Amino acid sequence: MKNQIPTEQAIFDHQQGSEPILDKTWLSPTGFFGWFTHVNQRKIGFRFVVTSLIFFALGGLLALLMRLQLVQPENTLMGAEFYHQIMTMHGTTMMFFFAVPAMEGLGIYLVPLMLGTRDMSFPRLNAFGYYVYLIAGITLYLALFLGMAPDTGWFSYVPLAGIEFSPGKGVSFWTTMITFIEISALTAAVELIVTILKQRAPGMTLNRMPIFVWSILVMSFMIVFAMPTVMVGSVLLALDRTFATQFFVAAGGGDPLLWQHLFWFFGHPEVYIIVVPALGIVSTIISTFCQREIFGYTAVVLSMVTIGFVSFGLWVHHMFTTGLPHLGLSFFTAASAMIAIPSGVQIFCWIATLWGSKVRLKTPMLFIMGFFAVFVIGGLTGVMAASIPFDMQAHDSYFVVAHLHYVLIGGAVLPFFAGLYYWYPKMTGKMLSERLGQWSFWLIFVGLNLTFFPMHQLGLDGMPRRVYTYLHSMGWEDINFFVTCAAFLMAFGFLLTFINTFISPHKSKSAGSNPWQADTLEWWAESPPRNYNFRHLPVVNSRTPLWQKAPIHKVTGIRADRRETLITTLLDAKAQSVCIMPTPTYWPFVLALTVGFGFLGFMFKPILFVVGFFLSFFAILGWLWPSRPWLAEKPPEEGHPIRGLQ
Ligand code: HEM
Ligand SMILES: [Cu+2]
Repeated sequence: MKNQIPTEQAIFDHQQGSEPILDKTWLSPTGFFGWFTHVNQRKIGFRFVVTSLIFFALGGLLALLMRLQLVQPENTLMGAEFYHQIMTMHGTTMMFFFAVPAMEGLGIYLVPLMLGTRDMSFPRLNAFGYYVYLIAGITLYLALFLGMAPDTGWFSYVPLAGIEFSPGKGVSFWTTMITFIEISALTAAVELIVTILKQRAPGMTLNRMPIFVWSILVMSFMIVFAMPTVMVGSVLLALDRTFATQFFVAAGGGDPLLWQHLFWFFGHPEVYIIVVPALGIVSTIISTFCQREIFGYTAVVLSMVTIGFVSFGLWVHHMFTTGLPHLGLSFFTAASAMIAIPSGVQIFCWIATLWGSKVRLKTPMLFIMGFFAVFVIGGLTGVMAASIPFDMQAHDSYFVVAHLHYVLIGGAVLPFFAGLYYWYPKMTGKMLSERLGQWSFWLIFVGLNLTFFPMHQLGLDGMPRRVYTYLHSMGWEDINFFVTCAAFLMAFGFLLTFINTFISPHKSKSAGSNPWQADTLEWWAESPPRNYNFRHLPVVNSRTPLWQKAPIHKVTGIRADRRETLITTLLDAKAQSVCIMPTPTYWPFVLALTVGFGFLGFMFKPILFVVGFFLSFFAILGWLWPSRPWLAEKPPEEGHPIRGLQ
């Protein structure tokens, strides 16, 4: 076909190289205004990661403020109202604005690279998801600065969150922005699923897919099933508050427990939405630092899938003290204990991989070791709390605060930081300082145990959670003082990593494309990768493509003069067709603004929702406006542009 000619020249001529053409085709506009048009997966993924780290720092600062207030009994640093605002903002930030977007960001950045493809399946939707996330985060923090932040906790229980007890705007901000952030999570999940199922390099059958990609696939399906319930819940709550519907109001025939069901049907899987990708990171790093394939690939993958399923059957363990019938409760105890089985399978596979291998104890691996210790303690106190008689005592006490931080810091923060140290060279082309990294790890590890372990004791001594102060006579002051000091120690550890990411690009040597001698395809690309990821798309014939002796085969026939990538079949990853990717555009940003206007306007004047709706309609029109010259071209015959594998 005639329009194939430039490609053949571009792709086959290895002397001249196709880079200049590819560079031009995949160019992202520069400058301030160019920034708003980017759709490239690496750019968006990187933004997700950086933005989520900023929210982590903000959430951490709020935590330190809380700890300052609790450092001594009857402290007057702040009042109850402000404490409850920053407590709510801390929980909300860490769960919604740090942990989930951080994992999604890593997925968005890495999955296309690991699959050997050029971009995500819906790049514009990807950009839209990012702006929606950003708008939601900025709005909530603005509300905090204006003294209008929500103060009903990260699970916003009714009737406290109803209009009667929370007449201000705080909870409305919360319901609206939660809906917003879930939109963002859903867009990311949908793209990740389609990319993983349809854009794998030829030959990458499902059972050759890197374990990290599996973990992101499980996470994405969980998002698709879990997030809508909290969105429905928050919309119903917003309706209750704005239009006096009575979904959750007992006096009007509604049911406050319905809120708890809706929230926790999302809330429990949420924890695993964060933890499953972390498990993927753990498997990846262990395999690289032991220089061997993960033991029991199939078992590891199946246990992640099992965790995904089972985690939807546990939500009532958050509601043991609400007076539900006993038979039902025992079912949820059994299910909660059951989740230890697939988690245990993974731990045994990791031990088997580590067994007898020469482990290189670099910073990423240290964080993984930290994960083992901390996550196992969190898991054990989880099994304790899943037993009803124990939970009746420990419920709403600092024991639970200790437990949830062991799970979340062990299960998400430590693996995420391991991933940061591991993939930073890929993302920036520079290594992070190993010395600062090790200092950072030890401070965090020691700090977090000194902070959170004593909280178990505080809980057993009867200190309730979500209190802004306590009396002298309770005997809690020594532990609280100690915990606050330790929290600052841990915060200093995190600060060292932040400093490391800022100074290393200027100081350290260049990383090269594969500094850790890893096996997955992202290390085949340059560091940092070009906008098109790979000059040639790879063909895969094993689980560890970079550890094979034979050179990697390359796909030919993909045009360099427009944004093309290969689509493959769902199970066997056989080349199927070529997909043309969209170019940079402002519309996702505009649409995020109009949607934001509609949702925020609704809080002040419901009619503004309608205005936002119409504005969004025009933004969508602009987004979809056909400006693609190739649409006029004759479509290639079935499978034509793929000219076989070289
Ligand atoms: C940086 C170290 C951290 C410190 C010092 C810290 C400290 C605290 C404190 C003092 C509370 C309030 C307990 C209460 O009054 O009931 C709290 C609650 C909470 N934290 Fe953290 N935290 C940290 C990190 C994290 C992380 C990384 C996550 C999640 C990924 C997280 C998630 C939560 C949640 C969900 C709550 C419950 C909020 C609520 O009750 O509504 N925290 N934390
Ligand atoms: Cu749970």
